[in-house]
Amino acid sequence: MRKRFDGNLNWSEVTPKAQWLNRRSLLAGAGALMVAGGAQARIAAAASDFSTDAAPNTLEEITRYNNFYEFGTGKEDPANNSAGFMPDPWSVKIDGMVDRPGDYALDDILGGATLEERIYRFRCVEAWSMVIPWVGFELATLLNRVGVQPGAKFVAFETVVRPEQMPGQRSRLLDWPYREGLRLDEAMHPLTILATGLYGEALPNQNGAPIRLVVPWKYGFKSIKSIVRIHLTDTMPATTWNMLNAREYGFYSNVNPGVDHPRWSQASERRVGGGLFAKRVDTQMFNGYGEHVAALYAGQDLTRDY
Ligand SMILES: Nc1nc2c(c(=O)[nH]1)N[C@H]1C(S)=C(S)[C@@H](COP(=O)(O)O)O[C@H]1N2
Ligand SMILES: [Mo]
Repeated sequence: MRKRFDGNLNWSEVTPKAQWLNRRSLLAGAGALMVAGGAQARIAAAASDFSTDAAPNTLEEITRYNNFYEFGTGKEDPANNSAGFMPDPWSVKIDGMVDRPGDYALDDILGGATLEERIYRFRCVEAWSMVIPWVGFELATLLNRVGVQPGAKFVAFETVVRPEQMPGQRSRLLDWPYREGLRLDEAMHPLTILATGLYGEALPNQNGAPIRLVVPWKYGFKSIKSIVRIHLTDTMPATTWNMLNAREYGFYSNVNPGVDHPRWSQASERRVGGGLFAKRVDTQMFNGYGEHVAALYAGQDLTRDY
């Protein structure tokens, strides 16, 4: 069992910060992380080969600068308004074109998956970016276990609806539940993960506890939080931001500095934590993961399929 996120935790005592600084030290430190003791311990696997060696953002930055409209639209709202959210117990309905549909308890999902520590560069459409050391496993692992049927072409995701615990859902700001989707080949790609933790501990509520998607080559809004349903389908699913404004937000939403958002350039980004006067850096195509994912879009016009 992973420790519940506790805002008062002294994280340096739980997970030596140096262990997270880069992939090589993560690999070297994997054994040491296992001795945290008793029920609090969790197994630290090696970092993913896809991990960046860039230093991660601080826990403070990762947990106090969020987008999670279910808790409000301000960047600090999720941190301030999510303490009453209950991520435990949790189950995920997996249905549609799968061999073994059902309501799966989170513990059963995690029991069978290979958890792997990963450090991913993560970027948002608002033109800010962070490096977050996720704990997660490949979505493909789960999809293979439930058995995707031959005709399935897309995966649709939904966030939980709990207005009593999620104050943002008491207004009609978005058409709840928050929805996202991936094409099946995107969903099966090893860079697409379900994250259940960060910095070696359970996911904080504001980051999408207890389980959320991370798709590092796409804009941040694709990485849907607090998932309760995964639906396999043969038709392109409706997605929240596309439903709200189809001209501004397409289904694919690949990070693409060459395609501007109608209201702002997407050619550069500001790394959160770089300070007020930090230089903006050029955004890379597919957030720098092009060598791994560009082939998924061979023959597609990405200015049309944005
Ligand atoms: N359910 C849900 N998921 C969501 C959002 C949201 O408002 N609701 N915001 C998205 C956006 S716009 C971003 S940038 C990322 C932010 O993730 P983080 O706060 O963990 O960095 O979550 C995404 N997932
Ligand atoms: Mo975002």
